[in-house]
Amino acid sequence: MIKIILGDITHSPADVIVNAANSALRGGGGVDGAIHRAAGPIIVEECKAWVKENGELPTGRAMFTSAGKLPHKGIIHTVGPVWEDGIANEDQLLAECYINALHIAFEKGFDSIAFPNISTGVYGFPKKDAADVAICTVQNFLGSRKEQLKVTFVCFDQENFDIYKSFLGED
Ligand code: AR6
Repeated sequence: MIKIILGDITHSPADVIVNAANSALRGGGGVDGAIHRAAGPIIVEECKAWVKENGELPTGRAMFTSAGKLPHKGIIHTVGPVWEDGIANEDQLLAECYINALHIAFEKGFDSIAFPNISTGVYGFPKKDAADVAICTVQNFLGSRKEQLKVTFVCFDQENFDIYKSFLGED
């Protein structure tokens, strides 16, 4: 099941929320900043320990931490591609963010997951193209699994919300 809402992902009631992080996993602005502020410093410590052991998180990959002070069952951090005019495999890398995050959610047996609009802020991915990749990837992935997972796309800005609504035929 796919839902779209307009709002702040830290307020989403999903089991697990996804963070649009950077490879160093040190926090940042945008949704990354909002999640780190709400979850507290324990998340930075978990991320630091993970990077020490595994190295930086490559673009398109995902890793899991606790949710710190947030009420969720965890946070999945993924690194979206920086938009480089479509010449750097950005579509594929963005699709991998969604796929790898969904894999973790299934592996951990969660019932619901909330995604932000990965890469559409500082990383500059055109919003319509990113929504197309996000929706198609999630629909294909859910269609290939027997287990149910509720997926919410949390749009923070009206433009993304309108794009998602029109793609999902909800207007
Ligand atoms: N809840 C949901 N979505 C949000 C929130 C929020 N609280 N705040 C912003 N957004 P961005 P990126 C939306 O820039 O483009 C960070 O500094 C925002 O409107 O957060 O993947 C990281 O550390 C936009 O649609 O992430 C990286 O360095 C979407 O989240 C870099 O930015 C993504 O915007 C990652 O860039």
